[in-house]
Amino acid sequence: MSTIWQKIESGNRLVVLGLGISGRAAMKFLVQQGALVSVSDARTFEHLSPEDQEYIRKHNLPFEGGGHTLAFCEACDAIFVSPGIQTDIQLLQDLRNKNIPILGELAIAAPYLSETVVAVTGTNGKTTVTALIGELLKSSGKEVFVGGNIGTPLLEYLRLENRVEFVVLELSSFQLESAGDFRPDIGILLNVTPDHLDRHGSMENYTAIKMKMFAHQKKEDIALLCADDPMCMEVEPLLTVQRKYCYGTVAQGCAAHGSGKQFTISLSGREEAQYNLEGTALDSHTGLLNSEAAVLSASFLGCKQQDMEQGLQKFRLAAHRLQLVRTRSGVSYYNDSKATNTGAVKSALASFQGNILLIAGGKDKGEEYGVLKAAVQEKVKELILIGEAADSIDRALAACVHIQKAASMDEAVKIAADLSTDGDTVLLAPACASFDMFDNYGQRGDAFMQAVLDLPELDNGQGS
Ligand code: UMA
Repeated sequence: MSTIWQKIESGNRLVVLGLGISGRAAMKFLVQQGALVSVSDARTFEHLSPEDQEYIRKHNLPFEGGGHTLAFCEACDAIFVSPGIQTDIQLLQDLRNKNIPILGELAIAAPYLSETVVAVTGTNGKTTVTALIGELLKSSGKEVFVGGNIGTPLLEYLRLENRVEFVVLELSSFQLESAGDFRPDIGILLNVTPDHLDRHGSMENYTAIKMKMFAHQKKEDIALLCADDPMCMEVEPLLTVQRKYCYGTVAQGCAAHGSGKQFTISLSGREEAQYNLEGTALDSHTGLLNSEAAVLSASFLGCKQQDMEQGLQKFRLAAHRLQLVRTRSGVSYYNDSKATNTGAVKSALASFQGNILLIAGGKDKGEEYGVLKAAVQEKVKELILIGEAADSIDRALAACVHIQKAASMDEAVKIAADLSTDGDTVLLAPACASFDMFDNYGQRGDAFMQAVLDLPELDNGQGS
């Protein structure tokens, strides 16, 4: 899918496939560049937002609704493809056969990026590390845009008149699949564990797509990889062009290493610097690795220790990531709705001693849930399943834990509340996408939190 693409020239004809958050940003960016833009979306015109309808009318853009046809899409010089659209659908194969470039957001943006770009990918932890690097740069007085797969799309930023010195991007495998010549100054691979296999087919393919982040790096660019992640270490020897650095819990071969709450940055030719995460939102095993990755990157970008320490103190985790919702009668309720794959669930379970009532399930992404057996057996006393994947998870884990099924989030929370006793933890960590029951993981987390907050106070007055 890699395609060489230069800047848009006035009069270039581009079709925008999918008018979601990325498609909307692409449509406006391309119009601003003087391209002749057409839009094709699975929804009919009437189902678009009023703002999108008005924009399309105002700019007189040809629109195809209710699906995509070759006849509409082939009349162009290139196609912008939204990240959520499978890249192997027949339409895209047909367009490829006609030598029409298929470009994702990164491919279109690449020739316009003159900023220093830091890109963060991996199965889990992307949002935290991206936001943390942003915070460290801001605490160091630098102007920074933070976006990508979180928040503002890159092409929306590129429409602005006032650009900044640093761009920090969270990148998903969906975005990297059609990244063209995109080349970050610093690329960070946090980990690769099974996810999105329904789309990418195999771990080999999923990993190869993640590696596209490094594909166009030059010798002056930097690649950061986590030494504690087996897949990162498997692919590390493939990176031969750029400067490579590792971080993790072992000192040997790592430019950032530590354990517990503390880590050290040791770069040749520079003084060693020690950091302590005590009292920060990053005081956990995952937080340690994420902090190492972020501080190492920010060190390369000229940030000073004192400023970064302030950034670490100020940093707050985004919502739906191991978020304490309430303590009721000695039972703690945690929302980790963003744990949408088994790797994230393992991390979440590792954060507690045991006695967990785990609420899991949702839309299956083709994962093998059996990999959770050991962790579930050790930490989970009751597994409550929701959504389409309930039966698959039940089959994989029935031998190691007692399981109940619930028809809704409210019911799942009620079951967990009824079964829990003083000292237990009720944890939402679904291991699945949310789209069978909710619009997104945020809405699922909100539903969990509302159900938890709606639980009545108990007579013993311990509810809060
Ligand atoms: N559509 C079609 N044809 C199709 C399928 C969809 O026209 O065959 C249309 C839909 O009608 C809709 C639009 O495409 O209008 C949706 O596009 P999209 O699914 O690509 O999503 P966007 O709204 O553009 O949001 C995307 C990311 N979504 C996905 O990758 C699925 C958002 O990540 C991201 O925040 C946003 O771009 C801005 O960059 C979300 C996500 O779940 C949070 N990402 C996955 C993850 O984090 O695991 C990858």
